[in-house]
Amino acid sequence: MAAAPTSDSPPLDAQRSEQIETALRRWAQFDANCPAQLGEAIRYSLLAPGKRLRPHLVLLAAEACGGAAAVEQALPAAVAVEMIHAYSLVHDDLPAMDDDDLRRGRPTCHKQFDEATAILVGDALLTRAFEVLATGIQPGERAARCCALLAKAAGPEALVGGQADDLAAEFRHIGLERLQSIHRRKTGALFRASLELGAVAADGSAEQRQALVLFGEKLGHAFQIVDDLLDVSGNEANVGKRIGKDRHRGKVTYPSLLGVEPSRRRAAELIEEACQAIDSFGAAAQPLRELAEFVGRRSR
Ligand code: GRG
Repeated sequence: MAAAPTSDSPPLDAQRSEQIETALRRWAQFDANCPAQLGEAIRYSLLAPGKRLRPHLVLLAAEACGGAAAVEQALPAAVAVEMIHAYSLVHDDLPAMDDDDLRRGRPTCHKQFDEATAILVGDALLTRAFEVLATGIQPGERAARCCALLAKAAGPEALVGGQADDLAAEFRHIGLERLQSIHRRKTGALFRASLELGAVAADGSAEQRQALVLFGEKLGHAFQIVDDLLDVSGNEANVGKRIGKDRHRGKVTYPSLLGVEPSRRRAAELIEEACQAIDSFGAAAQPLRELAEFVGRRSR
């Protein structure tokens, strides 16, 4: 069941949320060759109550390009991107990385199970994501394009590289340009890919795809600034949810470089620019604009 909406909830269609949860549950079933405990740990991490921003972005981008009919076509891409996101969280929480005890309000995967299982859960989610795309997106040529673009976003030039540089930057001073480069790869690439996946799955035009990619880049950037601001404010909703016991150790953030108010202003500007990037879609992109505005004001 999708979580009941609260004033703090993203402006997401409940039926769409249910569609995403059902698809996630379906793709998180495995045959008897998957050890029972591994399957349980995969479902524990993937089906934990996250915001599902990325899968919603995939489906809203598809809808903006191809209407309601395109949403069903893009559903495997929504599942795949959430799998990559969940894998990255499981691995990021490991003692060798951020060493977190809690994630999404529950013990992290390695705390609930063990470290080896958490590593394997990440491996399984990463590979399953590409199985979902390769077998779920039609026709095959579109599936191949989706696989290629998600691989790029999740690989060493984006998510993995951003994470490596982020870890290397601990206890070091870095400037704004370096910080932005890290976040463009570590956080932004998956936002960008979500929008592009939706456009490709729906067979959107090159112009539609470019506009959505720009929206995704601006939104991903704003998301990261807001994430840093939430860490500074130590919002109650985040305590014991996202913030690791050691999350602040020697890390440069937007507010530490720019100050809190300038960071807030920059996030607001980016949300505005994101919305402008999709002007040409008119009313078809209104749900995307509303989601962008939520990202700008979110408190969890
Ligand atoms: C291990 C290759 C690898 C990468 C890890 C995702 C990540 C990279 C690190 C997580 C650290 C972190 C909290 C980064 C800030 C941005 C971020 C990804 C926040 C979590 O995303 P939400 O808020 O999470 O969408 P939910 O739980 O709602 O899905």
